[in-house]
Amino acid sequence: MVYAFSDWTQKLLIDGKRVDALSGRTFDTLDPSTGNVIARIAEADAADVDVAVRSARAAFEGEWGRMRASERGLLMLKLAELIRQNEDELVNLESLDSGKPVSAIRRQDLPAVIDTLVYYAGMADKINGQVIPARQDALTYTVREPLGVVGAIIPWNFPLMIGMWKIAPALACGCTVVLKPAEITPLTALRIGELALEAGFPAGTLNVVPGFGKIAGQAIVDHPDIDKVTFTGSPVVGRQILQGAASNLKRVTLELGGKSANIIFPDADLDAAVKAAGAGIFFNTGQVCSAGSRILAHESVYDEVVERLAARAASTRIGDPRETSTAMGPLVSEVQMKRVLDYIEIGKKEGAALVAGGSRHGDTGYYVQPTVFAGVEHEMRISQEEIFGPVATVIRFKDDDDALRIANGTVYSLAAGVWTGDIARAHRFTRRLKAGTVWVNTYGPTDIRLPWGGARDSGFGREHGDMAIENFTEPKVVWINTGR
Ligand code: TXE
Repeated sequence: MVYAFSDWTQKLLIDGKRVDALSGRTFDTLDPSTGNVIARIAEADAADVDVAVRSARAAFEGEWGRMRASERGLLMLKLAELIRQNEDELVNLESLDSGKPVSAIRRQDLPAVIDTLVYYAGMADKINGQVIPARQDALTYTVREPLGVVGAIIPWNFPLMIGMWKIAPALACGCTVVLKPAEITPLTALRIGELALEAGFPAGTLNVVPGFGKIAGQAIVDHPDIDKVTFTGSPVVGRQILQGAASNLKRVTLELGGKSANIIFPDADLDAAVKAAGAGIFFNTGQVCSAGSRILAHESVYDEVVERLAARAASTRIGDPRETSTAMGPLVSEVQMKRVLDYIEIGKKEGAALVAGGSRHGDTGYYVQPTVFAGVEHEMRISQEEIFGPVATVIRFKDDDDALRIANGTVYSLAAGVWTGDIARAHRFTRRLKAGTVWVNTYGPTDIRLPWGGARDSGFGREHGDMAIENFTEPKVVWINTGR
């Protein structure tokens, strides 16, 4: 399938129609493996966002809002089926736009997208209130009502999957959505919007408005008729969103990344631990909010962990994301590549020892070699700041307390892993690690049934599972006087 031609124009998707931006402006989206232009995209600004919000409001108060919940669920199942039927196209589009290897998208992202839709489709007609008998002279109960219009602002590292993490529960709850994909990866969001129309979703239920964060994104945050913003991205923008959302006291959910610790004890299965530690940082070229970017190795196995990890880095198959044998593709953009290369220079200046990688890979596209730093001190910037690239920092620890001090010693609190054969230690660590998810003797799996999110600079609120229902509904108390 060939998409890489620059005269391919994609429009906004508003009110069930593919439309140009009101300003007529467009921007280009690039293939990160070559830097070539893939397509020209209509660029939404505040005026387009406003039209999309009006359409979403009309759908919420109209056909979508009046639809039976089970019918909403059926439409979501139909969308899941259409995604399955169009899998090849979606996999290729996602890979072309983001640089993710096709094999990973087919194995992980696409199945997760379908699983998410099916899970929440089944939940659509199971959003119940409670009868709470508060008084003898009244029938008192609660119902959960949809919040209204949701603004979903998503990043570029898992455009399809993170998009669906937000769209599916919002729709299941009966909300309508204005979705702003990241400006560097807008293609699959637009295609999902088209498939939703094909599935029979009423116009305005899911609007897709590609555009820049400071313009289209900010317009969503500032819009007085949006009830909720759900965001995944950087802490800097997360803070701006909170401030903007104060204007009409929008509800906000923020998922903002991390600097997660993956702790390896000498009594662990070292083969499994190092294999998972490598995957934990190199998967998706390190552009993962829960990447195990800090590998904490006990001093008695430190050298061995470093040596084995460096060997894994050197043998990682890096290359064209369209080749099915490729394990690691490019970074998503030139900006991100420069950011990662800058951090590698910072690591060298801070005195960490480069034991694998450390350079750009080739001179076409935005590739960076899988990189491992040893001799990393806890206080170094490369150990404290999110790099969001294939850069592992390996830190030595002495004992349990030392490991916990280091693991909990950043501004983030999203995920952590611990590798040990000692069940008591495993439980001690699951209690004391500050993280939204703690993995024991594994690293990285997520499941739509389990709450996902963090605290502090990793944001707040939880996505996934039935907790997501609270993100998109408002409880209402009904009090019926039954006294004489
Ligand atoms: O993120 P931004 P960037 C982290 C990661 C990465 C860094 C910078 O460390 O290196 O952030 O990435 C939209 N109002 N994560 O600059 O800007 C933007 O258009 C409203 C971690 O690309 O936060 C895009 O759709 N929206 C993370 C989305 O926010 C705004 C994933 C994310 O972009 C906006 C991505 C504004 N003022 C980056 N400004 C994770 N948690 O997985 C931007 N946006």
